Amino acid sequence: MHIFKSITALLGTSVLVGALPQKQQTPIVRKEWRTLSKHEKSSYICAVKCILRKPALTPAFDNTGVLSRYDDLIYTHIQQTFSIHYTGHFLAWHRYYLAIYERMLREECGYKGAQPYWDWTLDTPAGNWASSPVFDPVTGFGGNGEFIQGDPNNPFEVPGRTGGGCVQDGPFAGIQDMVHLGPADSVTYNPQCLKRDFSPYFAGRYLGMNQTQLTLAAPDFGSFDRVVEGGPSFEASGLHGGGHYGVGGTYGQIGDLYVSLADPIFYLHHANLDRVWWSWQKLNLTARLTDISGPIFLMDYDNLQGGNVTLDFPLSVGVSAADVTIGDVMNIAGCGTNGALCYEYDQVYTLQG
Ligand SMILES: *[C@@H]1O[C@H](CO)[C@@H](O)[C@H](O)[C@H]1NC(C)=O
Ligand SMILES: *[C@@H]1O[C@H](CO)[C@@H](O)[C@H](O)[C@H]1NC(C)=O
Ligand SMILES: *[C@@H]1O[C@H](CO)[C@@H](O)[C@H](O)[C@H]1NC(C)=O
Ligand SMILES: [Cu+2]
Repeated sequence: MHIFKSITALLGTSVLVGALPQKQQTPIVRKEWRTLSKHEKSSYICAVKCILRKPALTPAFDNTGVLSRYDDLIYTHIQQTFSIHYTGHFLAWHRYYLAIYERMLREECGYKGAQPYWDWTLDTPAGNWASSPVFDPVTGFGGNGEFIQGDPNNPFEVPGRTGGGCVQDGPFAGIQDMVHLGPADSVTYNPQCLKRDFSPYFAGRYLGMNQTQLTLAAPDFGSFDRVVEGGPSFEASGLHGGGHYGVGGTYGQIGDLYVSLADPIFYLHHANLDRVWWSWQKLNLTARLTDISGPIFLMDYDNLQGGNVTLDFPLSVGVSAADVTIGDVMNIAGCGTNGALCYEYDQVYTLQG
């Protein structure tokens, strides 16, 4: 096992876990968090707590902060941060990554359901944000962090932030070493509490049905992806930044591009982004099962450093699964015959008016 892992590390790919993420023939159905029963919610949270404790597969290094299976995923995200965001494979990579997390919860932690999503449009306008059922202390992921005074000279101060400290309630409160990695690209052991820094203003501005409709109206994948990801400034955000900064603000982990997945809510946010993409694909599925473009290199939208990604572009999620290609993840319900994925959404967004 040990030698195997070292070889895997040397090769930089994984041969440890099965080749394709799903073996089943019928898609599992992803549902909105608030439509799950109490029992389904608690079994999901229970599986998350299980994966937070399962020992890591990433080979240990000095002072490693990669302690759990959950950390294995954070680690590969940190390593690839500048190649999987603001690139053409941003959505495809995160789609695959999420399916692997879902598979880990099911196969390694006995979870029976599908990955839930969070339809944040239901929690806008801004005044509704903090009372989202997703933040419920008993049936959700807990709420905001304690308020911490910010720094008015910090250019990264998220407008409208209201927290910044450790989360005060819910299943992840009071755990001093909930997060082992970060901030940013640091991978040495650094025990931290889970922090949030809600910005209801930011969420209201970027997560409403109006922004969702603007996104769905994009005519081709290249422009769709750019509306989802937005630009690097807060003023140019899209749905992606809306969730990260709406929950994480300046000081919460989910607002940190590298370790954003340290907050388990990340996976519900990204499931909904994936659902927006699938909704958009379904508006013209024949054309959009193969429509992919966008830069290979970070922000290289003018193709000065390289070309666009294509369907054979490889996606790696580190030790947790085999590499696949973008083409393998274009169809979420491929179920082994037409790609690597096998799930559906109970509902998709439609284009209004
Ligand atoms: C959507 O509505 C919010 C809240 O009124 C507003 O701040 C935002 O600019 C709107 N976005 C679009 C794309 O119209
Ligand atoms: C890359 O894709 C964009 C659309 O996303 C397109 O406008 C551009 O021409 C493509 N560049 C190359 C080099 O094919
Ligand atoms: C789907 O996309 C194709 C290729 O861009 C286009 O020719 C066709 O008209 C579109 N169909 C619909 C229903 O929009
Ligand atoms: Cu990411």
